[in-house]
Amino acid sequence: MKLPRLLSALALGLCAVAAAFAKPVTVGFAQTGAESAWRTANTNSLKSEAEKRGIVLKFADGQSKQENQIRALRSFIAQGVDAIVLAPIVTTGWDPVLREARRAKIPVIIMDRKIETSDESLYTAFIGSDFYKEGAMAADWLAQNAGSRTRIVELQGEPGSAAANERRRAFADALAKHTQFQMLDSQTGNFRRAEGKQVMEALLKKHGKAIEILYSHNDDMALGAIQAIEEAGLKPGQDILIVSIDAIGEAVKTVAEGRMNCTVECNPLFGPKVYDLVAKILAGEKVDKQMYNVDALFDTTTATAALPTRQY
Ligand code: GZL
Repeated sequence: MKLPRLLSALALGLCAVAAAFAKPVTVGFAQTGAESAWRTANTNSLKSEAEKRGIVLKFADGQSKQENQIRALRSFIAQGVDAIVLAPIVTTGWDPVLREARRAKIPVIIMDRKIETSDESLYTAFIGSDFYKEGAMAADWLAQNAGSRTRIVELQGEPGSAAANERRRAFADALAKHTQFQMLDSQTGNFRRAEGKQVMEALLKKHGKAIEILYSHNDDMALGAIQAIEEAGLKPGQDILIVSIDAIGEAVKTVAEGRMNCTVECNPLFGPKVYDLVAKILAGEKVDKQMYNVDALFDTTTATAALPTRQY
């Protein structure tokens, strides 16, 4: 073998060895908690995709408390991770710890729920769904399909979360246009199934048959409410129209059965997109500041056909 070819073979071999021993990318992921089936699917997506890509994922379950998430971010900074992914449980209170991440030159991706900050440069990119659009889609579906029903109760998500704030704001804005509707009551079920059931039991006791429509900020609460509606001897999807958000598999199936009427998709499978983003950021490539998923809607005309391909 001639010398130049020998040298290039040697160089290639060294690159291969170097690549094999290159330090794997380490990502710190501060999750909100495990409040819903959506959240579980989101966590599983980040974990399974990291494994597939050989990324070292340091996972912190915030157990639905912002202080736990902030503590996790500080730990990731101390460990010197390559990048941080934060699913912020609430919108405010993040600036101090994000400044610490910036001082440590660790890029932060805000995933799923947005934050309110005095300095947008404190995070590199946001990737998630447009919650306002989801609330508007739910309200528009109702305006087209509610018929003579007008009296609504609302189950809100976690107080202070971008998802609850935006889904509530969008729906209220829509009701200002569709003035035939009346909001009887609106309470939080914290995105949780058990609380959705408890709150719906109380609403049924308070308002009885005056309730014609339920608007739920997520499917877990809607499914809990459906249990309460059936235990009260009423038919969900018929006596009370049910419009929800997330489109988890169980909800799409419930829509196909006619016990829920509509669920707006909010895809939780962020793993591939998030790690593509991390790779670009670490390679010094420019990335979009805001990236949004495209959300579909499932009602009784589309749910059955969609079931076989649902991925969460
Ligand atoms: C939405 C996400 C919400 C889901 C809930 O992107 O933040 O939190 O709608 C989840 O199911 O708990």
